[in-house]
Formats: sequence, C-alpha cells, structure tokens
Amino acid sequence: MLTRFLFISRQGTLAFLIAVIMGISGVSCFSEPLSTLTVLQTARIPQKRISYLIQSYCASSGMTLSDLFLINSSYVISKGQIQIDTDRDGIPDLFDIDPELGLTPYSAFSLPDGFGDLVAFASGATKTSQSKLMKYGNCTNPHLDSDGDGLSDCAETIILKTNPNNSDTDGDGIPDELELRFGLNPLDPSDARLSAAGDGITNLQKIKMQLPLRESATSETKLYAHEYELVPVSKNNLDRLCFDLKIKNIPIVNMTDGNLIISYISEKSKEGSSSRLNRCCSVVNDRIEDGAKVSVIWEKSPEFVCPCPLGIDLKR
Ligand SMILES: [Ca+2]
Ligand SMILES: [Ca+2]
Ligand SMILES: [Ca+2]
Ligand SMILES: [Ca+2]
Repeated sequence: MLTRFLFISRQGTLAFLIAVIMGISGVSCFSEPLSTLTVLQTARIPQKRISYLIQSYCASSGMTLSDLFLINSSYVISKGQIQIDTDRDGIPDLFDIDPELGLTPYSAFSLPDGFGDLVAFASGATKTSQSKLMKYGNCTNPHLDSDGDGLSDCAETIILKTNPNNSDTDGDGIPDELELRFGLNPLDPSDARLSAAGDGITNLQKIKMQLPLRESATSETKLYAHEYELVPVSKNNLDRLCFDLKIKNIPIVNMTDGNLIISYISEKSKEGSSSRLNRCCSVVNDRIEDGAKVSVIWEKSPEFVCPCPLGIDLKR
C-alpha cells in the first residue's frame, strides 16, 4: 500500500493539513476567503526568518520530553527552493496543480473519499486511479484522530496500515504523519537513521530542520534549517518535567492567510515503554517583522491549539 513512497520522494516533501485558529498579535485568522492567492508561487531565500518559543511546556504525568519537530506547513523545500503550499497539505502548489494527480492547491481534502490528499498522494492515487482508494470504502469519520498525529483513524487503518493509537507506529522517533510529509515509510523503523541524500545528515535530522531528505544540504538550503534549543525549567507543582522549547531560523513566506506552524512534541514514559504526541499549531501573520520572536505559553495561549485539528478545510 505504501508503494508510492518512492514517487513521493521524487516530488520532495509531503504533508497533510488543515487549518484553524484564532488570532492575536503576530497571529492571524483563516476566516478570509482565499480568493487573492496565487498558485505556483516560488520564493528563493526567504525574506524573513523568525524564532518561536513554546514557553513552560510540561510533559504529561509520568512522561518526559522525547523529541521536538517543528515545521512551517505553508512551504515545502524542493529543488533547493522554497515552494509555497497554499493548502498546507504537504504537497506544494507546484505538484498540487498537476492534472495527472487530480488534486487542488486550495484544499487538503479535495477527494470525495475523505482520506485527505496527503494520504491519497502517499498511496499513489492519481486522478485516473482514485478508484483504487474508493474500493476500500469511504472514510466515514475523517475528523477522528485518536493518537493526535494528524492522520485520521480511518486513513491509518484502511489505507496506511499504521496504528491509529500510536503516533509513531514503527517506533523510529518520527511521527507517522511527518513520515508521510517527508516521503518516509511509517512502517519502516530503519529509515529515520539513514541519510537518503547521502550527505551524512540523517533523515530524522533533516525533518527537524525541514529540509528535503533526498537533496544534499547546501550552504543555501542550510539557511532555511530550523535550530532547536530545549531548556529545562523548574518542575511544576505536580512534579512534571518542564522545558522552554526554542526553535530558531523559521522562514516565513508571503501568504495572505498566514503561515501555519505545526509543532510535534513527543513524550515517552520514564521506562520508555509508552509514548504520546502533542501535535499543536498556530498561525503566524506573514507581515511579521524579520527576526521577530513569537512566544506562546503551553496550555495557556489560546492561539496555540493542541491538538491541531483535522478536517478544517481551506477552499477558495
Ligand atoms: Ca498543497
Ligand atoms: Ca492518527
Ligand atoms: Ca515513525
Ligand atoms: Ca519510519
């Protein structure tokens, strides 16, 4: 079923998603129609890069922070350049408009089956072969995501064969949905530590940096690479382990409905026997100043939405 990962990888990164959110300073709403958007946008070196602070994150009771990934889902880097992804589904506009695929750059759920475009793309469905997915039946509850990894239960059970109750099915440290976005296999535990480009940077590290896995990192693309700093802070009164999570060097692209920033905060139990994922998102206004610092407070900032919901679609 995952035979199209090769196909995906050829196209660059993937994605899934949706949109939501309320706004505040530096953060905007999605409620405006997208009528002013232009397809096929490509930006070279981004004009702006920001840093992002998730303040006072505390792991769940009995758990500790395992890893952190952050992506700006409004772009995908491919062929050394930033490619706009208007509907944030991980498929850049450049590919979304391919008539062979039969998708659209304006909707992450453009197919009637309810599985989402990323899942269809990862499964190899094209406009002429979408019936291949339909034979499995429709996804009757496309909004149900039990493990909060950004993939619906029905997409996981019916199409992907991943575990709908485990956000990292193969246990390689990369959440299932991020594996799809970046063209890895959520059922293959060996791919995280490999280097698809052969440049010595592992696939897991590349995903953290939001760089394409199958292109060697260059001095130019490294300008886009996210940097992480996880700073332990004092335990709270429930004795949970707490951190300030700092991510620097996040490009911001021109998008009238803002840039959707998705954070994947993974936790593991202290014995390492169980894991869980906090997949959260917020929107950063594209008019934000270069070098700005966006700060959200864990469980307190209303614009920092956890879990980042599924199925709220963007349509023109
Ligand atoms: Ca797209
Ligand atoms: Ca899921
Ligand atoms: Ca994985
Ligand atoms: Ca994997």
